[in-house]
Amino acid sequence: MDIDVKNKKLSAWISDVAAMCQPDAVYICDGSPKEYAAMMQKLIDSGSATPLKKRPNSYLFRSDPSDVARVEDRTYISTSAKDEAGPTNNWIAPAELKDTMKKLYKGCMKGRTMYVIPFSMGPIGSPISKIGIEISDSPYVVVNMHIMTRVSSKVLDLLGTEGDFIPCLHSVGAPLEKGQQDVQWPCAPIESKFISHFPEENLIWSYGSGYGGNALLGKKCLALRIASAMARREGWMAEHMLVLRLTSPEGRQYHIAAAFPSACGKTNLAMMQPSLKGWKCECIGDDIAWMKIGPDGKLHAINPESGFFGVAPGTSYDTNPMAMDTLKENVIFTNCALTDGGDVWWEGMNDDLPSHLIDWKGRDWTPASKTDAAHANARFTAPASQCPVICKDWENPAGVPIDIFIFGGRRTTVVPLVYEAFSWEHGVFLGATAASETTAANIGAVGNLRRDPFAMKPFCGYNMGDYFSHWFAMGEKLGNAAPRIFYVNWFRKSSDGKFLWPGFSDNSRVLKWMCDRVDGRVGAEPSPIGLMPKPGDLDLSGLALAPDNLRELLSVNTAEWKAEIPDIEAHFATFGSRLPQKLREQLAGLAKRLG
Ligand code: SAT
Ligand code: MN
Repeated sequence: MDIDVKNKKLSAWISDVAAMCQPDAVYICDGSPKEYAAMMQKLIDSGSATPLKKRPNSYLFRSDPSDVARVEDRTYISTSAKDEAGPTNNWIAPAELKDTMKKLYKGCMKGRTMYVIPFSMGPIGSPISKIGIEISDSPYVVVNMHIMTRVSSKVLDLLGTEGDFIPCLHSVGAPLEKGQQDVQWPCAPIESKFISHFPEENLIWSYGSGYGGNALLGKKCLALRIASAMARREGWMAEHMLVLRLTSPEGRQYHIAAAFPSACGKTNLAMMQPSLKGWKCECIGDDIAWMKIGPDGKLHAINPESGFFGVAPGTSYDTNPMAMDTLKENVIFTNCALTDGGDVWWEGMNDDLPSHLIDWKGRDWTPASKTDAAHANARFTAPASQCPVICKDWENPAGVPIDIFIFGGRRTTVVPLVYEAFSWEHGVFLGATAASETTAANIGAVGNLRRDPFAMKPFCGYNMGDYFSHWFAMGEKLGNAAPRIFYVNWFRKSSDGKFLWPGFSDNSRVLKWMCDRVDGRVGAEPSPIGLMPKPGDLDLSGLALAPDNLRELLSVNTAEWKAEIPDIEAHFATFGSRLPQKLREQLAGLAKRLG
């Protein structure tokens, strides 16, 4: 095949992959709007994309019903020694995994075009950015990568002849025989799906799925799993965190990075509009933060992505008006429902239930239908630049200085609305023991409680015991300049099953308390689990919250917390000798304080 790329490593890799996968054609992407339009036209012609009459340049896709979320059970961290992957990752030895996958890759692109997608995570040319090249046989991946990353021929220019990049190989795993009609959403059965990472050689191989983090390899695979392993080697941090700027009425800026598991409201918090008068919130990123210590000794964060791949159901003008305004045009929707007027719809979008829809499986739907019209993990892919509250510094290569870290998750019971860590080390303990009820973002049961340390359980590219040590090491380097650490739970319910806290824009009240703590304007009440707001310090002005609700939201039930201890012990035991001693000490401290 005659391919004109100057970079030697890339040229050799393209030839090798083409020889193995046997596509009908090879196409090098340039990232231009013209290319996007042409690709989308192909997807419309093939019946995969439905243009939306109500939203300019926006399209709806419906996936195969088996291919609707990340597949954690089929995701591998393949290091030479099993112990390097650690207990939170699936592991197969590199030689064996590559052998298995090469057999799958052989001829897998027959009847399809192989797209070579040069992309940058972070602004092109910035010292903190990383270059990846994704090879994929999915035009859906190409258009999504255009939005989620910076796809450009400038990336190839930057690479020159000798430059290095992270190779990301992807195939939907559905070769076409001569004359065989393609399906709307090609993919492979679950047992031949593999999302594989080789962190020792910065390499990603994905096979069999076309959905989200399984296929858009810049996101979880590169920017979290591979990047976390690089960050540990190089002394920085790659985290599953949103980043926002909060500005007080006096004009003081605070930068907050918050780690919550998938589908726990990161996008909503990142774009939140404070209900507190005079406070302003701007979005820097909604999913991933790369952080390095800057010349001022503080931790500086960038958002390596350039788009939002957000959960659609539940997004509305009430819950996230800024996201709704981001979605007016130039958006890819996946697994949402289609209205008769040519718009998308999802559960929780608005109060007027349409009388008729086409559901995410392409079937007629009416309010009498027993199933949801949109899939619970239906997504929008939208350019970050379209967000009305995108921060002017969101692409600043120097990043923004982080003042506050927040950890959290979905907990119906036990965990209070907010508390502060006693110290960095206690904060690392809070991150390491974070737990959340599972969501539809992964294929599997929903609503089960699982420990999801730092919201990184599915995304840490090495032994998580070592990841905990890396957090301690970063704290030592940061010293007094380290961000303050807090834990939140927006999701606590009363015994009659109702949310106790209104959430969304009222979360600004909790963030304000954190800012007050950072600047020493308010004190705090020590409790066995951390520092609690003092009565009256949480600004509840204008909020009709029953005093009983507030009491319950901030209550720490000693018996309930004591019951957490054996679970934390079991969780810690899985890390064996890799568990930092400091975490054992923190656990002993908690047990002692609980009495
Ligand atoms: O599918 S993604 O991994 O991109 C989304 C998520 O699970 O957070
Ligand atoms: Mn995420």
